[in-house]
Amino acid sequence: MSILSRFSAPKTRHILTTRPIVFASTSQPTRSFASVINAPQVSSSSHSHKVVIVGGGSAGITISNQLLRSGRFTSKDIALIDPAEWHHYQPGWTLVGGGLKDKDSLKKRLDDMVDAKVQFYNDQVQSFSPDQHTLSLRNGAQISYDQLVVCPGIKVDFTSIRGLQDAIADRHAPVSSIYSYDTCDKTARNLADFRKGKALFTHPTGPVKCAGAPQKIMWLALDGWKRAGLYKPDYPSTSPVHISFATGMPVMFGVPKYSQKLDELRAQRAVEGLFQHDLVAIEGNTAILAQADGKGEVKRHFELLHAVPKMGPHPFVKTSALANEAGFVDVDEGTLRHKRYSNVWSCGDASGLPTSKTAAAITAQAPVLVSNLLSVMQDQTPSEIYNGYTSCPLLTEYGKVMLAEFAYGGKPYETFGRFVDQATPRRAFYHMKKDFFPWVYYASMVKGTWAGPKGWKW
Ligand code: UQ1
Repeated sequence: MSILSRFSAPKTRHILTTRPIVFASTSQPTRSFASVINAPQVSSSSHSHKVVIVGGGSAGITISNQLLRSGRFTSKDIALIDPAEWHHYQPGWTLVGGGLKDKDSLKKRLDDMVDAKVQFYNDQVQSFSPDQHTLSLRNGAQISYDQLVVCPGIKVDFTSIRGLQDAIADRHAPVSSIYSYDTCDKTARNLADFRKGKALFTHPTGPVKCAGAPQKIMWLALDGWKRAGLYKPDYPSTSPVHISFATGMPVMFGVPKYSQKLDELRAQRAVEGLFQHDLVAIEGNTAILAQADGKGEVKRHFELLHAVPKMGPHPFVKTSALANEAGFVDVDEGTLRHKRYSNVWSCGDASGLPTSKTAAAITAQAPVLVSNLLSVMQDQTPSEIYNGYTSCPLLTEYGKVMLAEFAYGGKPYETFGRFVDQATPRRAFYHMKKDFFPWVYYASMVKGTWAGPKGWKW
């Protein structure tokens, strides 16, 4: 289906699915909106492994396979713990929201992704006892380890914005979010059905995974409405559609080089910027935004809302001895080793690493973590250093992506920077985002053979 026809389809067409939006408990890890299966009946028993990995997302699966490829482990030396039934390629949910992918094509059964040589505990961690080198599962089992890798991701909290959960669950409410499997396809329907009025896109204060996604979905929506003749950036006052971006941040993006370009695009495209405005509540068609520095709340009427919930560490991480003040795992920025527990490691969204939380970051973090962990197992000093590499392929319209890549301190660290200006949106980067990354992710990265910009390894 062409982009144009998708956005201008008559209201009476069949919508993609009539399945109601179902919310599971948000106290579950975000990947696990499904029920727990296969929890081994190991109550009050104890188990021991050389390496225990908490989390079966991008980081956990990649690390487990890189460890296996080192050839230093035999069957069941490595264990992986995760309560989820499905593993999702989450970077693809923006593409689902933009009508470019089917969400089911992005998921795989988690138990199919865990190698047969890895002991899989399809259960949730209850608590960590890092002084004893053990942890407990919800089913009561005790697991002990020589080395622990903590990468269970971040909790996307749909209850953090009053009224959001009900509005999203209401099939007729024009409120959606690409930040979960259950809701990302509602975004595609809402955008395609929209004809006129005020469209509001939000970005919360605080940590978020893929800090570019809240605006990527706005740029796709804008382009779709523009192609359908509903949005006229050159004549905003006569345009049936009006677009606002309300962000808790003072800027469009955390890295000045890309932020400047994105703000230029925002101004050119006549998108209203509401900076330091944090969505705190939804009442019917009214969004309530808290301004920074105690400047009070403002109310905004909308006919369409794309909301991004607040996110934070999972409670079992936050309340543990492993957490830093913010509740994320307190690891060294370079070695990814815990600052107080020398046999504990972390990377990805659950870690306190001061960089953006993306799957691309895992391509750089996993090899460093694995190499250092293997060194420590041989009584050597960790010598690999992570430079903070992360990336955000920013969709700026259908067919174009700005490939933001940067290291600690918001310093651009670009793979193709010698040849092209990566702040300029390009078609080649779009095909990387839409076609190449989803493919290389399942074909190589999670199998432990892809190191992002460093290419294929092992
Ligand atoms: C990447 O490796 C990757 O994982 C497969 C992504 O998908 C989430 C990315 O978005 C990016 C940017 C990378 C980095 C790789 C290159 C070649 C820039």
